[in-house]
Amino acid sequence: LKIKQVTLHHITQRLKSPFYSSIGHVIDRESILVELTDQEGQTGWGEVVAFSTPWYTEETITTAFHLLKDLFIPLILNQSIAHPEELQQLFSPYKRNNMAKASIDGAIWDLYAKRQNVSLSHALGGKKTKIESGVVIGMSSIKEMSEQIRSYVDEGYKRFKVKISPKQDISIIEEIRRDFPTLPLMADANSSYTLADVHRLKELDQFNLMMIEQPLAADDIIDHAKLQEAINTPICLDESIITVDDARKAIELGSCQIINIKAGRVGGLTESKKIHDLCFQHKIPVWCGGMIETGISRAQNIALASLPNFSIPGDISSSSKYWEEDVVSPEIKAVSGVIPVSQKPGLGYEVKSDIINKNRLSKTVIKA
Ligand code: OSB
Ligand code: MG
Repeated sequence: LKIKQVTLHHITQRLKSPFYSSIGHVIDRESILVELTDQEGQTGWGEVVAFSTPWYTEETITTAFHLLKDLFIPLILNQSIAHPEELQQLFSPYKRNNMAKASIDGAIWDLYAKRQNVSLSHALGGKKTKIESGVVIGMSSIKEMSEQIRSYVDEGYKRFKVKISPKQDISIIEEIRRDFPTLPLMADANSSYTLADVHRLKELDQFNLMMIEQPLAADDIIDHAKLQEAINTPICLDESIITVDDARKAIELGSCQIINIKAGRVGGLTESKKIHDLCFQHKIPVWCGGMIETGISRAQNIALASLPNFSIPGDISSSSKYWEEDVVSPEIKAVSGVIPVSQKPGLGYEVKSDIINKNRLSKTVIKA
């Protein structure tokens, strides 16, 4: 396929309720939706999942816009691309900026699957026809968090994640365990601890957590290996895993027992698949992370999570958890904690231009 036109839709949407973690919060979610058009007028969609400020990774919506417009889009326009995996070679002169790269990677995979007349799930090698859905409880008072968990339990969600930090950890987990002794529960620390906190983290062992996600620094795998030696709760890495090589090293060192894969963080679906395959070989289960994203990225996540080693329910919840109106149709909805994997060509969802127009900040069209 040959890309003849790229449209960058810069939008912003107010979340239904603000999202809090130990390192940042989101009230208004800015996104760039990337629409690629090929020589036959077929379109593919991707999404930049970077945030407005660099609180989760170093990228922002503004840096991604610059890299897309000035470097990555000129690289792909008019290029003959036989398979999405070729993008890695095309992007190789430019370091990192994975969320910007992943937006194009996702759109090319969508386009490629449509051209092959297969679902994105099928194109990636996915076999599952439905995936299990987990949910994240934002930081708040213990009472509010417990109430939220109660209602998500009633909706049927299969895995529950709470955000923790040294300021709010043992107390909250203890309280939740009192109310929900057998809940499939995990905690995400977003790098809020250091090795000096090992005793505190060891105390969490008594609560039978499925895992603790990214307790230590985003750029570390050495201290995580030391911590994993000292605690029984399995460590899951999120921020620390940027490439398949990071995953190999972390597995070799014993820095984690589980990996969270986010296509945005690792530069796209091709790299996500490589990490998935490596983890499969090493019996390291993976799950699909979330970025408070629109239905475009959610649809991509569903397809990715249909691969066999995504054996733990991920952060793929109903669109209605965050959005009044999502940008795709049909609505993405977990029913009894399960989301069907679309078998339609490509992402398998229609993008709603009226919702994009309503939330639009700008539109940039770049032609070959
Ligand atoms: O650390 O997994 C994280 C959201 C934004 C940035 C980082 C993280 C998260 C989440 C997932 O926890 C939230 C979601 O999309 O449901
Ligand atoms: Mg995380």
